[in-house]
This record gives sequence, structure tokens and C-alpha cells, in this order.
Amino acid sequence: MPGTSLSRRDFLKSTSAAAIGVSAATLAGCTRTDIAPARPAASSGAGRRFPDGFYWGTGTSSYQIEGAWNEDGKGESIWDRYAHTPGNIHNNDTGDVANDHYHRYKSDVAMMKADLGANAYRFSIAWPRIFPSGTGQPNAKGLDFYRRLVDELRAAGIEPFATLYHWDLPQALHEKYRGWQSKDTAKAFADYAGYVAGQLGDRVRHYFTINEFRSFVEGGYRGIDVQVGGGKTVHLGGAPGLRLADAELNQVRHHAVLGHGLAVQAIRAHGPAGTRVGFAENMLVAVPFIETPAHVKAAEAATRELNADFTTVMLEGRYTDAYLKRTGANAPKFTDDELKTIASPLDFVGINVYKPNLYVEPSADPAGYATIPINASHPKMKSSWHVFDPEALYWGPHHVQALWGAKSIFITENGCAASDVMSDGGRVYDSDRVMFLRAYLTQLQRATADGVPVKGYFHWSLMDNLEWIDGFGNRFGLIYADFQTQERTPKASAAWFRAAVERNAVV
Ligand code: PNW
Repeated sequence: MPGTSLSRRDFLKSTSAAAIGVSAATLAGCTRTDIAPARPAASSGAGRRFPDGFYWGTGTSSYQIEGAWNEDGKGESIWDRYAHTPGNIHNNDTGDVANDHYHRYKSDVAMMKADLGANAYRFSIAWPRIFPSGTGQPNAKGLDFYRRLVDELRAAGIEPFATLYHWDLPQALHEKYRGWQSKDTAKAFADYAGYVAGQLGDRVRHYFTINEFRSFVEGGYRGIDVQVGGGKTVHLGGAPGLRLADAELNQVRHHAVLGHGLAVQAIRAHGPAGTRVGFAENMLVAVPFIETPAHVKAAEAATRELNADFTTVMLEGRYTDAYLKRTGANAPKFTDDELKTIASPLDFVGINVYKPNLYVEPSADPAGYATIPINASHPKMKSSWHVFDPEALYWGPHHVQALWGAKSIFITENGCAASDVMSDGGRVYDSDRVMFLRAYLTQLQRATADGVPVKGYFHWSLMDNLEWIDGFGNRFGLIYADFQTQERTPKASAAWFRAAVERNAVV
């Protein structure tokens, strides 16, 4: 209505009040009690449901929770060595005991069922428990631990999803082959993966080869500066703590994806029919700045290019022209056969999604996109690197389907650290984590409603654990862990999660 301005009273008169036949003056004053108040639809979650058969789980990794670092014949890992070197980890915390999950796995599984209602669980297998020196003689006791864990999960109706490499490389392979700097480590990884698939094949149907190529390669072999807004970066490191030059680092990246491809083939060769395999990568997610087709196209182009060294080459079987151009003389050395192996067909794609990595808009230059900086005042979660934007959980899987036609996608990690404290009444009120969960899962549900084939969601993490170089300080669990007494207490977010699982919907 150009040229006129409606007062609040006129507005009420012209709309709802008129419709229900009471005077606007009365309604505005809210004095009448005989009018049934107009209630919004009950928020039962019925309208925000996930597809039937959706997997709801949590995730953990061996070094972060197991403890028992030198028990039952386990070999030393590069993370044992790194954590035992003073100054590397906040507070000099180590995974020597961590959550003592190695001895408490039974009650931990019971907790997944009783407190979370989960129907899936993603854990990792410690390579040095199975092959203490990386290759050679397997260690039966190490394997037996995972057999018992999986049996316990199955008995509780929880589907096990096993990750074969969550960064705890046998120290012996670091010494013998310089770790992932050598193709021999990729081959040894495939041998180990095939062996496990053969041994656990009667119990485990889903495998993820490698967790977060980007994190362990960049963090461990160079150190990585992550953009966090306002032009600031935070530095992340990790085992084995090297600082390689560009050419060597690109070769490590290549060996990691080669190790994945070889492992996929070995798992298929040794696992029973019906064994399913994929990877779990923290694919960098470009979020369109405005939701128009042109911006979405720019975000897809950016996502493909940002992940050229990991996700893109694994799903396309080639390094993009722009990647080869930008790395130039430092590009990895590879053969066509290796590219074929790297892109071995997968049953699903797993992505770990915590944050938007980039905001983009269309641009006329050949890349097709331009980066929009993250503002200094942009909201964040507790971890120094954790920029908050739930839309990342919409666009991450959306891009995977749009760019590569994936038919089955898992969110293999999503979650946040919070400054959780136990109240006097013995409860942990993690209001920010509940906000985070509802906001991110609303976007994930939107993706499934749009037909993006997301089959499951694994919250990181089941319980507070050793958060790598941040030590025990950054708590990511739905369950609070007291590292002195090993007591576990479900947080408020655990109740939220349980209610969501029960309804298979956002609550
Ligand atoms: C992942 N980032 O690491 C790992 O897979 C987990 O082991 C870890 O505990 C969890 O996420 C929480 O950190 C990440 O900078 C490290 O965006 C860094 C980033 C994301 C994930």
C-alpha cells in the first residue's frame, strides 16, 4: 500500500480480528478470556521427519577413547609417540588411559542404547592393535577386542560402522617407510584393511577406509592454518609433526588417496558379499552466499576445486586441470593405473561436516566463483576453528549428490565442543550444543526432504574424549566424561538426541 502507513491497530482490524469478529481494541488489549487462543500447530516433529530406516549414531576413534595403549600386544602408534613428547598436546594430556573404553566397552554400548536410543555406531580400529608393527604377524588379542565390541553392539541392535584409519599409524611404519611419504604405507594399509574385512566380515558390513584425509595429512605433515573469520587463522598440528615442502606434501596426499583405493579393493577381495565401503572425509564445503542458481553453481565449482586433492580425485579418478596447474612442478607423481585404483567404485560417501569453509558468489574469472570473507563477528562454537553455520549441513551432502551423483551419503561426523560443566544437581546443561544440533539437523532434514540421499547421521561424539592437540579440554560428547573417576553422565543434549531418534525427526 504505497503512500499509506498502517498503524498496528488498523492492521489488526483489517486481518485476523476482522476474521474472528471481535473488536481490534479488545483483542489488542488481550482482555477477553472467552476467545480460544489461536495455537500454532503442535510441534510434534511430524513435519520434519527423516526417511524411514535412517541411521542415528555417534562416532568415536580408537586413540581418543580406548586407552590401554600398550596392552594385549598393541604396538606403539605415531600418536602415542607424539603425545608422550612433552609440549605437543595441551596440558600434556595423552591417550594412555583416555576413557578406558578398552575395558568399559560393555557399559559404553549399554549407554548408547539406554541414553541415546542409537541404532548405529561409528568407531575406529587401531591398526597397531591388529598389526603391532604395521605389517607381518597379526595380533589375535587386538582383533578379539573388536570382535567382542561388535558382538556387544549387535546384541544391542546397534549397527557397527568401522573406520580403518583414524590417524593412529603404527610407529614402526613411520620409522620404516617415513609413514605416508611412501607408497609402501599405502600398500601396508590395504593389507591390513583386507585382513580385517576377512576376519570381521561375518559381523561388520560397513567400512570407512580413512577418516579425514585433509586433517591428518595437513596437520601431521605440514601443520595447517584454518581461516576463522576477520582474516584470522588458527594453527592446527598433529602426529607425526613434520613440516614438509609442497612437492613432498602433495605426494603424501596422493599416497593417502591411493591407500584408500587399494584398501577398497582389498576389502572387496576379502570381505563377504554385501560388504559396503566408502571413505569419511572432512570435505571442504562452499556455501552459496545467496540462494540463487548462479550462486549455487559457484558454490559447486568451488567445492569441486577446493577438494581436488582428496574427495574430487577419489570420486572422479582425475586431478582437476586447475589443481595440476596450481601445483605445477610440485604436483604429485602418479600413473593412470593409480588414478583408476583411487577412484575404485564406492557404496557410499561419508562426509564430516562441522562448518562452512567458504562463502562464494559467482565471478567472471575462469574459476567461476569468488570468495566472500567470513566476518570477524561471525558466530563461532567453542573450538578455535569452529565457525557456526548450519547451512553447511545442507550444502555438503547437496554438493556430493549434484557434483558426483552419489546415491548414498552418510554424515560421518558433526558436532561441537562446549564448555560443559557438571551442575550441583549433577546435570550438564549444554544449551549451545542443543541449539547446534537443532539448527544443523534442521538443514540436514531439509536436504533429505529435497531428495538428497543421506542415509544416516553420526554425532561427534558419543562421549567427551581426547580432542587431539586440545587434550581433554574440548568436550564434544553427548555424554559427559569424568576422566578421574571414569564416570559417564548424559548431558541435556543426550536427551535431545534420544527424542530425535525416537521420532526420527528434528525436535
Ligand atoms: C575431526 N577443522 O577433526 C576428527 O575426525 C575427530 O577425531 C575430532 O575429534 C573432531 O573432528 C573434532 O575436532 C577435525 O578445522 C579437526 O575444521 C579440525 C577441523 C574439523 C574436524
